[in-house]
Amino acid sequence: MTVAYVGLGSNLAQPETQLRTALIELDALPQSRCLAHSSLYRSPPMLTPGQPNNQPDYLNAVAALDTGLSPMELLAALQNLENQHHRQRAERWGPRTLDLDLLLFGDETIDLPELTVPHPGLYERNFVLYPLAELLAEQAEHLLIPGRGTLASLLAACPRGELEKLNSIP
Ligand code: A4P
Ligand code: MG
Repeated sequence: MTVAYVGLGSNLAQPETQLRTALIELDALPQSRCLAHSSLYRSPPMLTPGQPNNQPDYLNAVAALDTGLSPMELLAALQNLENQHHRQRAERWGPRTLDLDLLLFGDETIDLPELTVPHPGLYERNFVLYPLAELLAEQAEHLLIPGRGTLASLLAACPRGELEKLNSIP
């Protein structure tokens, strides 16, 4: 079994419901159990060149999953869940009902055409780093992100900006 961290994001069709449902669905994946999840966080859409503007705010969270699936099996399961949430991949970075990113898979580094772990956006995204740090609490000081130093050091270099932590969900 490996502990994997999954980033959840939604900015369409009742994002809070999308994320709450997805957390239950993650726990129900084969050979997998959701160990814990962060609070929900709200933030304006990350500004990326070419990104469609006028998108609604995002809700994000991070979940820790104890899993017996391989990284590729887990990626396929996450994409399957995204599809169940009727995600349309019409435009890159476009608004989405549910985005599930595989952030970390134990201490593995994976560099395949379909799968990069740690997730390439992990290092600089406040809506990933802050929920991950909440989930890991004091372990953040020691957790080494392969090739990038400790989570605490990444967090120290990443402004919180407009990221807003919502009340924790049961
Ligand atoms: N892929 C490779 N590595 C991974 C991984 N570690 N986890 C491949 C998941 N997928 C991975 O993803 C494109 C391809 O990435 C997949 O086929 C998979 O094989 P996608 O989900 O189809 O496309 P996308 O999500 O539109 O693109 P991308 O680059 O994943 O978008 P991002 O970077 O996830 O950004 N602003 C806020 N505030 N909060 C957000 O959550 N999210 C985005 C999406 C933009 N702005 C945001 C947020
Ligand atoms: Mg994605």
